Amino acid sequence: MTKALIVIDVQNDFCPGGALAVSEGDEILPRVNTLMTEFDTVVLTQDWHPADHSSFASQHEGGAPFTQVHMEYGLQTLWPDHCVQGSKGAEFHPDLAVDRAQLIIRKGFRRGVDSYSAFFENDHKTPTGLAGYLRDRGVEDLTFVGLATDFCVAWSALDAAKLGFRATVIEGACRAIDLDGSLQEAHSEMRSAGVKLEA
Ligand code: VGL
Ligand code: ZN
Repeated sequence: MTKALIVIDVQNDFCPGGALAVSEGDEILPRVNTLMTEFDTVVLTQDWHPADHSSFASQHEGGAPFTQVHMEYGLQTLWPDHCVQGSKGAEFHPDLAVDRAQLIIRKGFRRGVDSYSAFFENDHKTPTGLAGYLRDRGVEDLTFVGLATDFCVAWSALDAAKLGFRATVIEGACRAIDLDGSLQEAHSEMRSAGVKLEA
């Protein structure tokens, strides 16, 4: 058993009607659910912020969603309040076949640092523990699907490649936020890092 499916942030707040809705985010569900039956190892990630999380524009005086601020660890995009711990918006989409998953990695739970990647917080240093889990289980080959292509999916796939895993993103089972060219940038970064992009 050497491959795993990593399902990124298929949560209510990233689907239409949610606080940080990704256009057509819910359309990936049938494909994601089918893929989940094709992998022995399935991991979900869940964006999981305290109500006063520092990535929320509401926590910055005069801060507007979708602008950037300098944090100690680098540039950080400000977002509308989303995926607050225990809220409806933080729950997985009700149609996601969550029973297939063996591990749920929650991320972004520290007030002062965001966490897009399933492997490291946005300081690029603090591990989530996922790499150790996968290595302990002999997993070498990772396939990524979910939301959003240009943020949490891309950052996860890039870290996976850096950590020495084989990484594939199935774009048809992802949707993007596409903020100021972020999707194009994510594509070129993933290509140069050796992440395989499939339709
Ligand atoms: C995400 C922005 C903020 C994502 C999470 O899942 O791509 N994007 N938090
Ligand atoms: Zn978030």
